[in-house]
Amino acid sequence: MDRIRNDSDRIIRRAGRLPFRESGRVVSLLALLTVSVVNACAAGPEDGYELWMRYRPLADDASRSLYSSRLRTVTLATPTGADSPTLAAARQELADGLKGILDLEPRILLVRSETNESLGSDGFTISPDLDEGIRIAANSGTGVLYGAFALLRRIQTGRNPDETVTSVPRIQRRLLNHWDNLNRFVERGYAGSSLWEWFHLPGIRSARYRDYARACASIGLNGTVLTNVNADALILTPQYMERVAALADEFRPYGIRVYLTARFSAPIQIGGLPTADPFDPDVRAWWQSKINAIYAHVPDFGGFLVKANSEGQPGPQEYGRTQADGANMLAEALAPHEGIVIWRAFVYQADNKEDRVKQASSEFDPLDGKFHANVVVQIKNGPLDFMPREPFHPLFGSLKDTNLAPEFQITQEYLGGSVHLAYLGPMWKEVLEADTFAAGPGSTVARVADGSLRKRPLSAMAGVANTGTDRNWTGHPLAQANWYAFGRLAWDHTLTAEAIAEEWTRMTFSNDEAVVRPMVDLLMGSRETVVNFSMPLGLHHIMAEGHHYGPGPWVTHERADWSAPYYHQADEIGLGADRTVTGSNALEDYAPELQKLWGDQARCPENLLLWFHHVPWDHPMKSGRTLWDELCLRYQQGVDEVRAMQASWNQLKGRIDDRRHTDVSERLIRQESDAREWRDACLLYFQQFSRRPLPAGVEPPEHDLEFYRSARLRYVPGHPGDQ
Ligand code: GCW
Repeated sequence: MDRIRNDSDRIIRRAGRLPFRESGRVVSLLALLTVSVVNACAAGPEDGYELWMRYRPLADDASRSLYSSRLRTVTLATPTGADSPTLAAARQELADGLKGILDLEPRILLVRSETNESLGSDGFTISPDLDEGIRIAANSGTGVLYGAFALLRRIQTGRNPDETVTSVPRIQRRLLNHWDNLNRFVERGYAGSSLWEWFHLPGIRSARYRDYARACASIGLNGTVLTNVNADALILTPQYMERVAALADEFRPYGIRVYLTARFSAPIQIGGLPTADPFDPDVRAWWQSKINAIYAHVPDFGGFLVKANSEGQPGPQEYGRTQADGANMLAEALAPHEGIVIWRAFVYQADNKEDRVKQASSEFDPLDGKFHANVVVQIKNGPLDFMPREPFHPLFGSLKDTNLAPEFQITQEYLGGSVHLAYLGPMWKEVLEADTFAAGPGSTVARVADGSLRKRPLSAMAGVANTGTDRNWTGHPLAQANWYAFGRLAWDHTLTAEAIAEEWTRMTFSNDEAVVRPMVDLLMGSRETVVNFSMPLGLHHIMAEGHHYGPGPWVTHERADWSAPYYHQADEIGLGADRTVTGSNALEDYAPELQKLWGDQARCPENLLLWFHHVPWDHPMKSGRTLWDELCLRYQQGVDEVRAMQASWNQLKGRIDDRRHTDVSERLIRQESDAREWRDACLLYFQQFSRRPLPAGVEPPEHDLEFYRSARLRYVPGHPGDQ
């Protein structure tokens, strides 16, 4: 023992400062760990399956000794002290992780501890314990499990083992939404088929179920909606119920509860009733008995997610009832079982002449205060539809007496599928930190979401999953970072996007500073790069029709709200949608402070300019250039940035495993050519209106406009029309 201590002391002296990263990116001992991690990469196959839970050995003897000396015993403390499947999962993870990373087989003890109210049901404390051990204390097995993953993360990322860490999630329901159909097609999924093998269930259970649950639990997620919001009533039949129960059984030890989407017309489709009117007693009785049956199979069933009266989905409005009437009917049936209803606010109608980005506010604002306590209204981050950049959704500010959950899209429907590199941490933080001014300055979306702004009883956050059967789960190897970031932010929205990117990089690739720094920089800039080459300056919804991959500013559809000109409004005068008082006045849905700021063309942030204003082509921008020149140069900048990403990725060759390096390189090559296509197609299209030449510095387009307009992609992954 003493010898080990001496060894580690020596390292500290040699490094000349603290051996562990305290916060930020300070490193010293990590330099020593580097060699080992690189070696480990060379030793084993790296196909991305293990995600951020690779548990590769630290070959460096000294660092291993240092950690090992603190990990002779790991004590897991809960108020009951009793064993459970969840504690067994925590022990297994610790045993596997510590064996893998440190070649250590510590004693793992279960003990009783006092309840610590401040930790709630899921929080944990990791602290140094007597006798060279570490103690993980929580009020539940799940809290201990989260603590176990956190401990492993700290070791993987070189954190000080002697520091006491307490962590409590800020959001109660941290959910993935899978847009998975029962035939295993994943709507807007770019990483293969659905993970749920409905045909083989319940008897045959893929090993991936457990690994999926581990991955989710490792980042603090605690629920999964298994099915697409474009829902199939069949999932509610007995045949599927036992399959759902099998998945729930697989996930339960990891603290993951199962939720389903409910098709509002199910009483007609599978119940044989003539109506689905939420006020009809037979309909209410049908749902009650259906919900009772679900709980008989899945006692901890989370509840229903519902998309109603939107994009062809049935809903209460067909019977002259409101969205709240529909939600409350289900909520009443779920309440005895402590289930919840997550009711989506993504609504807009083809025949509604009102600006599409106003429609959800018009429909939901009058319903504020009318939803039951076990209903959460789930709101996309922006008022349109997961564009590369949108202002936050005004409902976050206007609904004051309703439980609200932000919905983010982890899958990259409008950001290049699994081809383009776009780390979405910065985008989600932008929204979470946006000030709604709803209860004065500082009323951020994050504070609305976690319920702290208005002391709401129920909080939730949802991410539309980017997972599939691809070996590496997410298609693009670096898109794993988005799954990771979503979970980490749902747990703690105060974490920075950069800190999360750094954690992920260290765990998923390497602690080598020559890898960490460039990779974090690459991730951090990547979303803005996609904005620049696709929809800069507040442009939106100018993507190709249907599959949404690539440019389509010319797209016109019989539905105006599915046509690009509805959004970009290009004409001889200028570009952009006027949403001020002189236009649709969608601005009025925001707080007066924001109306003033965003409504003033001179003060509106340029990254939202064309979202709110129709701006003359010669309008002087902050750079001193005209709008037209600025637009052209932004598109060019996007292309240049992809090239810079390629150059910096190439520098990593040899420092990380070849397989993942090559995979990302190939995708970057395609991204560069896609970026050029976006630039050329959009500029040629808009040039018809601006009638101005491309400014110096913009590469001339490779083809004419007709070439881009007539290009057709077939069988694009994730497109429901192509399945
Ligand atoms: O973004 C759009 C997608 C649809 C999706 C819909 C929604 C599941 O193009 O594929 O349907 O949003 O969020 O309901």
